[in-house]
Amino acid sequence: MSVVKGSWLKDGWFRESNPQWPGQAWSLEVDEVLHDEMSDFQHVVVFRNKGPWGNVLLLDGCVQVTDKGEFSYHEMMAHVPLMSHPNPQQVLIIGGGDGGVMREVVKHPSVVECHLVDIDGMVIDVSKKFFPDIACSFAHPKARTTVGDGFAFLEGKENMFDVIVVDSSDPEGPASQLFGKEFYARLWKALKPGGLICTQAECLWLHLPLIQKMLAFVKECGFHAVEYGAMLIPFYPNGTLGCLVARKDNANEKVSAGPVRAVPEDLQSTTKYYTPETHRAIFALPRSVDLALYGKS
Ligand code: SPD
Repeated sequence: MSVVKGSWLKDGWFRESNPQWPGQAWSLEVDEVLHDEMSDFQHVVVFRNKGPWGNVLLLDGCVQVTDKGEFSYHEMMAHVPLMSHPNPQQVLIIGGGDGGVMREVVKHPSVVECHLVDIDGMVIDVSKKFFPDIACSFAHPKARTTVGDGFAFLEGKENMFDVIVVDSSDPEGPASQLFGKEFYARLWKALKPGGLICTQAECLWLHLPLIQKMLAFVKECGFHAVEYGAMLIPFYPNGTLGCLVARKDNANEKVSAGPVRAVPEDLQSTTKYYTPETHRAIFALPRSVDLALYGKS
């Protein structure tokens, strides 16, 4: 859904109403509009909140990130898969143009290169300008940034990456292809043996049928140990967002079992959300969700 420039602001408030979560909306009071422009792909807005959330990034009217609490999403999307690999060296991020996942990935001593491919250069530019603590790693020696289509980027790529993180926006809009089976088939090919993915997989309260469908086609693409984790992210609808993790092989090594090696001390001393305990905890799901996703009763 594309939102017309300016129309998102009413009486000094932003209201996140969207057909993807009908009948509900989080509202934020706007202190100052910092950016409001259509890119080639979407409506890009940054405003400062009058309350505690700091600067807020909207894409097509949906909250992508707020200064307050951003670590909750970025740490978990990066460290859960990286700490589930014995020696991650080559990492790819698809989406994630705000740089938050990249900031976390480059902290890992084993990582040699962290590639980021985001379709929208405007997202990268406004993030550098208005979210300097999030977009702080684009100049890191391990960082390799490409502005381009992540789906097309994967074409013909085989056995290249140890970990791929898909930090996408929602399925309605420029990220729609990133929720399809053909995309996951490309992810599978692009992984090295022993590799794994961690992808943005929406909210268990709102999108259970979508999550069920994704788990099914991810398995059909050849992935093993396919699991869904639910993270506490205060600024997304219902305060919960999920990740889908899966391995190219190693069917018996579940990501939900926790980190496969000791968390490097330099990393653990910087995190505010990730610990071995929170890593395991996100996979402990409500009984009804376990039943819907895995048939467990
Ligand atoms: N409902 C919005 C989900 C967006 C998830 N990705 C946002 C990008 C943060 N780096």
